[in-house]
Amino acid sequence: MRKIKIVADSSSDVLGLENIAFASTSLKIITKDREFIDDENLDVQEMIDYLDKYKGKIQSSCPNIEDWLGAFADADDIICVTITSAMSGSFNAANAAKKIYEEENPDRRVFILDTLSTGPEMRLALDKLNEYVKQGLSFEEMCSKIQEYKKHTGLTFMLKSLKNFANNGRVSHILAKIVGVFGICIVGKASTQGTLEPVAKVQGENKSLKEIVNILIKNGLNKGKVYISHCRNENGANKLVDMIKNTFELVKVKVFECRGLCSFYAENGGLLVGYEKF
Ligand code: X90
Repeated sequence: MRKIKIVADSSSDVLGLENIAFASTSLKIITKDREFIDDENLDVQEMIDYLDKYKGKIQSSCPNIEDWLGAFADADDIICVTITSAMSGSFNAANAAKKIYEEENPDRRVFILDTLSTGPEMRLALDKLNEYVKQGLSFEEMCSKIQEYKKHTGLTFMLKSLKNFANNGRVSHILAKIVGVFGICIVGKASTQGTLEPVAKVQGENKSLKEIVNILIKNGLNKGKVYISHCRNENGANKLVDMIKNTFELVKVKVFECRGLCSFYAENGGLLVGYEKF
């Protein structure tokens, strides 16, 4: 029997999958004095408290080639899921690791899915892969089906601050300056190129939740799944759950907490919403 393994970087917020082999590679949040490794040992709340008070430069870094090789470890067939290659080096490092792994083990294979997204949209892909493994699909079938599935999922989000994005050169300072002032929230989505695409700037959380529901309607949510992850905003997440249930009767919604990487970029109050477009 060939050993199948699902591997993802830690931006998925997933620490384990049910009854199948899974490994996560960690992104890191780095200050001059401390390095936070986004794994199961990270105390996310302590990290956020520390970063809130920290005045200096804060950076993130993606898993390196060795991290990915360590996660592939002893498996024969590996399906690897990464954060958008448009905003992180994670996908490139995974690809370099794949080359080495396949060269050193000619009978083994690695497939890498660039989700062009992150957080709860990655979680949707991972849960789907979990189902495929349980159904006993072949490696080839899983690879083609997950690429097809990816065409039917999306990510939208609401952020109350873009400070960490701007400081890491991932959105413009001009945009970041508007968000946060007088309660302005940004609602956006992962673009088809895997970048942060602003959709609306709105005053206050309630309006931003309505805007998210509009995006879900426009983009084809109907009776599929919705995964919401939040950074210190259980209240907002629960309000959104109610609004979604009132708008789409058949949709199944689940709420999760962001872990390290997503908390750093989503910042206090941020909500990420992964959804199925059917
Ligand atoms: O490689 C690295 O250092 C990591 C860089 C990650 C940058 C993106 C993090 C996104 C976290 C925040 C809101 C969703 C934006 C979605 C854009 C596709 C989640």
